[in-house]
Parts: sequence; structure tokens; C-alpha cells
Amino acid sequence: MTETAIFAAGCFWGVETAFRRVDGVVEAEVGYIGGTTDKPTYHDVCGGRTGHAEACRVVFDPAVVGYDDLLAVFFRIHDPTQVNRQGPDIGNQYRSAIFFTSPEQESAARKVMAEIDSSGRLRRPLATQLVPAGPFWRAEEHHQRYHEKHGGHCAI
Ligand code: MHO
Repeated sequence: MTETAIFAAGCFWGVETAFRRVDGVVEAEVGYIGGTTDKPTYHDVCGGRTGHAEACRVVFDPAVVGYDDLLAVFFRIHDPTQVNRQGPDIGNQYRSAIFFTSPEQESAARKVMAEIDSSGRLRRPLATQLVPAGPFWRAEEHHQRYHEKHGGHCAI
């Protein structure tokens, strides 16, 4: 049995690259979530008006990798204190967000976020949003496995 996790952490190219490297991740795809329109295109989302975040949908085998491990990867690959931005990429589509797919994921994420917040490790408050997953719209094919196709870096 597999489980699904969805994370937004800036430009989705790098997010997919990072999660694909994790043992126990059986599939990953990039797409758009958390907006107000159906079947958004990259162009729609870029404009920032639809409210979607660039995100990565990760299918994993919980017998091999835990949701907590994926949360650790998520927090390692981006700066969760930046609001509607990740480095050079600015706009609400680049927000930091966890889209939970079960009550168990919600509580696991809430716990980790509270730990990070109270650890004093961050110099600014955590900006990560914790929200229930609505529809995930798969992005255009040329955005899938982008770094594999074009080279490029990833944060970890
Ligand atoms: N800075 C990158 C972001 C692309 S990402 C898919 C670019 O503008 O190409 O949002």
C-alpha cells in the first residue's frame, strides 16, 4: 500500500528532484494545487491570480520511508520562513505549504512545525501553511522531471 504526500516549497522542478532521490518514493510529479480554478496552466499559475502553488505530489511506500522523513526533506530543501517567495522566485505560487491527505499527516506535520518553531533554529517565524489537499492538477509534461531533462541543480 502506498500513501500520497503533497508539498509546495518554491519552484517545483527542484522539489521533484529532491523527492525522487528518497528511497521509498515510488512516484513523484509536479503540478498545481490550492487555487481557485480547474486545470490551470503554468501560464495561469505564473500570473499569481489563480492562487495555485507549484507543488510536488509524492507517492511513497510507508514501509520504507515515513511521512516524518518526507517532512524532514521538505524542511531541508527550502527556507520555510520566506513568505510567498523562495529565493529569486517571488509570488504566491512559490509559497511554503504542506497539503495533507489524511488526519494522521495533519497531526504529524503540526507536531514537526511546532518543534521547529520552538527550537529557536529559525530567525524568523515559520511561514509554512498547513492545509488540506484539494485537487492536484498535474503540470505540463515539459515540467515533469525537468532537471533530468535539462540538467540543473537542487537544494540537497
Ligand atoms: N526561476 C525559474 C522558476 C521556474 S519554476 C518552474 C524560472 O523563472 O525559470 O517556477
